[in-house]
Amino acid sequence: MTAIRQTTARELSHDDILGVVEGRHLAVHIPGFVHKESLASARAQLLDHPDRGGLSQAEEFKRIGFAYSEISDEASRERYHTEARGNIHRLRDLFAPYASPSDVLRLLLEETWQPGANLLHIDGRKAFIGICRYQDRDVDLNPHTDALERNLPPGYSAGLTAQLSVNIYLNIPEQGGELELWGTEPGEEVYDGLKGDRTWGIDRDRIGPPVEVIKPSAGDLLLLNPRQIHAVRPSGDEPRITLGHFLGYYGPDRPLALWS
Ligand SMILES: O=C(O)CCC(=O)C(=O)O
Ligand SMILES: [Fe+2]
Repeated sequence: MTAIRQTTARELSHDDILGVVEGRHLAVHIPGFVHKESLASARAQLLDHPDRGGLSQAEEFKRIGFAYSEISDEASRERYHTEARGNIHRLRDLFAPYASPSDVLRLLLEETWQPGANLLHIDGRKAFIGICRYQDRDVDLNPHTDALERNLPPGYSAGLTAQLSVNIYLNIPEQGGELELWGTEPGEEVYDGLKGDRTWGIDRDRIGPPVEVIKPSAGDLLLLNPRQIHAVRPSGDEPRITLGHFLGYYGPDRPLALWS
């Protein structure tokens, strides 16, 4: 199996991104993607932010913003798109006067990926990007996969060939909070079987050990393939805080589509 490719924002290449799609890299790691001053100022606000609310399907996961994966009916779909623009601004404001890391990521992908990168739009409506996720002490982000298709409008085909995920880490606990990667892509049917009766994720004892365990530092960026099984170990002390982004891939000569 492939290992983790470490690089810098300046050196990140089209081929690094393609390498994750094609399984040549398990992940791409950019240490120190966020400047220390920006990180410290955001962290001071985020640790006790009044806007952090429980994720619709799993209240133990807090977040600022509203995720596409929370769409379950027409009302939540409407809410997602109506709030998209305001939520982008809300996260941007949290980092002011520094550039928000999600904005920098959008520019970096535009500069790096040959055909560029745009916000995902569905039926002419734009997506939100840059969700801030909190994983509090002792909360286990069980092994799972992510797929845009689970939440699309009925009968709508986004036509993705692959999906990538970029996480930017804002706060990392001393104890725990490691990202675990299995490097296997089960596909929807097998995944549903592995899930069994659970509403979300796979019991750890139903799969073997991960092939790679990585503990990012605050300020780092990791690009991975979320259709492969992945998980995050519970934190033993402070909340683990990240900015989460998904990238839709349609082929090497097509722009990436971005959403959260
Ligand atoms: O927070 C992480 O390290 C991984 C989050 C995750 O589940 C994903 O990127 O799809
Ligand atoms: Fe995930």
